[in-house]
Amino acid sequence: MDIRSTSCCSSDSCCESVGNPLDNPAANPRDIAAQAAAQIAAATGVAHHDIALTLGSGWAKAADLVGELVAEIPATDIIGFSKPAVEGHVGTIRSLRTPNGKNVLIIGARTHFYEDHGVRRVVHSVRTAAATGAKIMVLTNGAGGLKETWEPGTPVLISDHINLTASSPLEGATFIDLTDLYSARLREVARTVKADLDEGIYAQFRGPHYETPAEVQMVKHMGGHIVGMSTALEAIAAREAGMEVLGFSLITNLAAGISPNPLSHQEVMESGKAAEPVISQLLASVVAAL
Ligand code: 8IG
Repeated sequence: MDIRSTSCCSSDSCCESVGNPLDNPAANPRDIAAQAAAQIAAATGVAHHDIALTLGSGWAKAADLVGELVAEIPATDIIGFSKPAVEGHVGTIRSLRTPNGKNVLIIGARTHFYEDHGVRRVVHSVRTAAATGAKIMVLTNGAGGLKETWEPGTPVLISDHINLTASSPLEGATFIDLTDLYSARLREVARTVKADLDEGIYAQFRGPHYETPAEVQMVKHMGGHIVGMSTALEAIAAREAGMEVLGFSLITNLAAGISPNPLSHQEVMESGKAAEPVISQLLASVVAAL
């Protein structure tokens, strides 16, 4: 039997040298997600998760109040997960237990579409979350905002998306309805925690460059309000897997050309940092209410 289809290992050079099983076109990504879920169950001692939460940029510490840490493992110990794009930053997978007894899978390792590892790797964490039993997928990201009233550091709900990647995680003639992809029910639950949470339509670009001002105007004319480089493809995979999706963007900067100032990575980092206590409390309260 081909070792790539059965196991990964904990040294980070190993996954690289044997390749990622998702890259084998003959492999079924759902089978690999099922293996990953079994490995997570074995490594955490938690057989079943109820909710999964992907931490995007700016949200790294936002899950710390969600519950008590049960276990934490490097994502690269789990089959199908990719080495992090940023060297020296190992993404982790955590299992937390909320005060009301729910098991929450925290995915701190996101593979972006712009890394060019293919869309299967981009959505593997979502498929794995579904295979652990999670029925609700909470996707978070850092993003640019088109509404001038959104100060950097404002968290907003994602109400819908425009997928500008020209890709899909669905393979073959798989027709999936995306009406209400970002669950209206879950957005209402979020608003029971913070009534004035604004919402917007998220446009996923490939990146990794930021948009030109003309591209931001294009999104505005299309009806979009948020620009980013993740989430839409993951949300589609979550829906395919039968999960309910809740999406949050942390607006860390105004999109290019909306503000007269150029985008500054420094500013993005600073506004993300400043928002940490607010979004941590928000996320913990929302997850408790789910
Ligand atoms: I943070 O302005 C963050 N991520 N595409 N555009 C895109 N992604 C982003 C942006 C932005 N800010």
